[in-house]
Amino acid sequence: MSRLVIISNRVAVPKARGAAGAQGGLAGALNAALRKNKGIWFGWSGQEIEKFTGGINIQRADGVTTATIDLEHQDVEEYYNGYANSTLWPLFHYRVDLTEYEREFGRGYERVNERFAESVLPLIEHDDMVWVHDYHLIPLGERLRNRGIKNRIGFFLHIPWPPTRLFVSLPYHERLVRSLLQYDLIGFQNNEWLESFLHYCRKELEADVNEETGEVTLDGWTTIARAYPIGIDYDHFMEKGETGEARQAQQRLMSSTRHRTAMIGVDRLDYSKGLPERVDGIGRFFDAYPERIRELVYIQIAPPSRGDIGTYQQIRTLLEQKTGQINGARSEVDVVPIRYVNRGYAQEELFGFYRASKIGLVTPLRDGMNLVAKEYIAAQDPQDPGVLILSQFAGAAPQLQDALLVNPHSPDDLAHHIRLALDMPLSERKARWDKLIGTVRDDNVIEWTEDFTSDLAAIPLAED
Ligand code: ADQ
Repeated sequence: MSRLVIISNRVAVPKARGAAGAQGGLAGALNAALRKNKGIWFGWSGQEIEKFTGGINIQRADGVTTATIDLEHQDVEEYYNGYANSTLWPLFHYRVDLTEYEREFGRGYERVNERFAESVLPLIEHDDMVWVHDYHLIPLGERLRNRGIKNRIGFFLHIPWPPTRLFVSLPYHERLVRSLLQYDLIGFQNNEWLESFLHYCRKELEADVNEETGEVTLDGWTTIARAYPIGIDYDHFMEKGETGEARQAQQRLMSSTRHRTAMIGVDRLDYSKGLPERVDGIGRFFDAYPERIRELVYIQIAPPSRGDIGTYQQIRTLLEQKTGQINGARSEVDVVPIRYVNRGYAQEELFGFYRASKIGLVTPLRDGMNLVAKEYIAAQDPQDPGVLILSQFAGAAPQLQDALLVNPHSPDDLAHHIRLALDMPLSERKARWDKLIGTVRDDNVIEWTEDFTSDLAAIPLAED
């Protein structure tokens, strides 16, 4: 069996996470992929260095071998805070209004992709399969090919692919996609993002696109684009749920909410997650049903993310204001409607919190997939499951049609669905959950890894 070389912006083995446990969806998924396959995980250490040396730090922890490089401050500013998170992230989440198009961001992005290619090259062996992850590293495959790599190289995009009319606002968009087409296999989270990508290839590049097979041929080179919806590490997560920590966390939340229904949101503090809009919906619910203030408590767990970027500082301030307004206007001496927590928790604790909450609120304005929705379902008590309220714009929505699907932009729609969830009889909660859990259990991250890597392995090697 060939080795798997996974390359992503950051490398985050479980140990490196520490007690706070605040890591995004990608890190958890890749840990699971590497536990299953022999190989290495390469990326940025998260450390800054005065002058880039190309020095690689190799470590083994928790069954996973990692190789990391340090980057210069300017690299981090231009590539990570700049092009990746101030240009591509907002644009790919349909936020043209927040997208910054700075020339030096693009240069930094190219430079760091070059640094990744140069550094990882000596680690790649003849038979390895290379799997590159996410928007930070779109040009990396091309950079490796330029260095003569003949291995199979796949790419997975964890975030949405925007509609063509939005995507063309990116300067040099064609160059970016041409480099993406250098991979052998390109994975998207769902058919909507896949179709947007194929539409772009057809309309803007005039590539030959086979909608059935996902083959895209341009200048004599064919790549395959397909949808691979990511899932959670189901078995691993359920084991966490068996622990004393999970039960304690559940008890803690239940005893502190007692006669009230706990409704939970767990999100990185990111404008794509629709947090201020969600709080508006909760405010609308209390406006419409003021007598129910003693029935419902909302718990928002939102660890800060990308705090060096202005748009992230603004969203945090806005969320604090809105939460403060509702709590100020609606609290009684013994009742506070919203608990807002800015920290990360271990997975065991999150499991317990999800299970103690009879409503899960997952309302991104746009999201590649959203693993919190799937974790919430997995953590429910089969005899008394909670209700998932899910944004119709989450990448997970097509798979989770038995959730209560909402328009996250509409406070009225949110308020209406909160009421439905609160009043939903046990029989309906069970019927919905029974359907949802099948998808979450079966379409898990191990299946996802196997689907992607076996499709990649089946692609014939490029001719010399
Ligand atoms: P994210 O934007 O990070 O991921 P998501 O898929 O919801 O979003 O994953 C978040 C992960 O972080 C979950 O596993 C969650 O448990 C964890 N997490 C969140 N808050 C936490 C906290 N306070 N403490 C501890 N853990 C916390 C990106 C894309 C998504 C896509 C994933 C995977 O934006 O659309 O689903 O990658 O492909």
